[in-house]
Amino acid sequence: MAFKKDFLWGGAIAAHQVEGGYGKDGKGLGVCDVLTAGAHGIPRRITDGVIEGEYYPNHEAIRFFEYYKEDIALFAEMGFKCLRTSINWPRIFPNGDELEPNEAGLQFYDHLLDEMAKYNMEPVITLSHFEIPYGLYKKYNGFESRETIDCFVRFVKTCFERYKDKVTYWLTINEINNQIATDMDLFLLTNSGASYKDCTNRKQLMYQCLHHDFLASALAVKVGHEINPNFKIGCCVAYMPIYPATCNPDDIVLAQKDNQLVNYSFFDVHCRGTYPEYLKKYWKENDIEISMHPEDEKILMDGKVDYIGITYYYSMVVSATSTSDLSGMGINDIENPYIPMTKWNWAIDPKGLRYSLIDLKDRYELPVFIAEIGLGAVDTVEEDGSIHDAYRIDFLREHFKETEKAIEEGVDVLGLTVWGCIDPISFTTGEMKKRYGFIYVDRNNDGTGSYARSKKLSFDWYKRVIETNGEEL
Ligand code: BGP
Repeated sequence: MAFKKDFLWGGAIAAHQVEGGYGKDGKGLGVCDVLTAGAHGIPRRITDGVIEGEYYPNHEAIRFFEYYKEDIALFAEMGFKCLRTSINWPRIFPNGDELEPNEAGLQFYDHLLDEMAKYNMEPVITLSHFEIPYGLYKKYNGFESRETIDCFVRFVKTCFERYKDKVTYWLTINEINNQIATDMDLFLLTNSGASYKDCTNRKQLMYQCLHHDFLASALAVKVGHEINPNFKIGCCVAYMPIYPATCNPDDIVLAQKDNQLVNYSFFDVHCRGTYPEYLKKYWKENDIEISMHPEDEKILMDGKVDYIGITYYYSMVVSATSTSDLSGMGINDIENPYIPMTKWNWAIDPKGLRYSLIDLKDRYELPVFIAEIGLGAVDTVEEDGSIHDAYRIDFLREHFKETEKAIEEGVDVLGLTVWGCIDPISFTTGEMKKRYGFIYVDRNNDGTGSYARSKKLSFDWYKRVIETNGEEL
């Protein structure tokens, strides 16, 4: 059997996409609290504060703040070995720059973690999953400023000290590489809590923020290990393998270059503790000058991660003869004619997951945790209330099989958490109808609905997968 005995099967959610609990117990605003609802092709707007009359889907999300006991009981019924969620930073430091934490916010996570412990569910905790306090965005333009690093370190130290006996697995910054798509304002906001405002060299600003994100992540690793040497602290990169369109060497070198920029540079800094030469060269060619302090090199080197966290949704294809840019990353990407797409145009590529896992092992020789994998789809509730999401089962089955093959080739996969194990609010679109869960939440795009939970067909299937440790897929 490929999956090891203690393989961490589970699900993943993020505080801002499920909790709701807006303003409860002193919670401050996070950057996603000022995002309106969008749809496929309609971007979410970032408003200047919370404006009356606008609709903000994350304020209520799916009311996990109230329902968490019931939801965790359902996860336990599926046999989850672990649950990945995040700590909502402004629940603990409402504006981000306070010196003392909000006790009521800390207590919420005490209760949540205790509830998981009741079922022997290992928590996997993300420290920053698009929940940067809005106060830091306003005051410092987020991670453009080094002050935000200090605030982050204070936040993580508080969490590490408080939960040091309850949590072993941590992830620092979720999908830190989303912001590589510099023409999208959303990603700089959610990764770095910053705005491009009227900046003329967007890449310059993004890489400056990113440098501070890397420092924040490295400091978190260091501080965490000081507080509890048994902590396992990982990074989180959205791995999007990039294939050459043909065997034309021009396509091959383009794909190599784009892989460096979109994927490898992020893993390189997190895992090797230093900036790769190809990135420094890229900065020079693009008039990017990063302001660094003399101690920064050492901080990065001292804060290398214990394991690699990846999220995996799709692969991409690039062509040297194309001028298209489907991803908005400026990488000449085109559609892959060999694989199908989801309704939201995300390429469905299970083999790409195997490829990615083996590639990562070859580069870094570190354990990998698949922090997100999942299918966003429209689910139909039948008259009798049942939901036949066989397409989700097929999708996951194929990805699990490829994971198994990668393990057989020697990749140390610690576990995997299926994204949105209970239907969350979609991050990129703010919709509810883009559903991921094994558990359906009766809530519509506009927030109406009973919020009742019900099991989809995939619920029992995943339960069986976990029961048999992946033998029955
Ligand atoms: C990742 C995020 C998640 C999640 C997922 C699916 O980028 O880490 O927060 O939402 O993608 O994306 P979406 O919700 O836009 O379908």
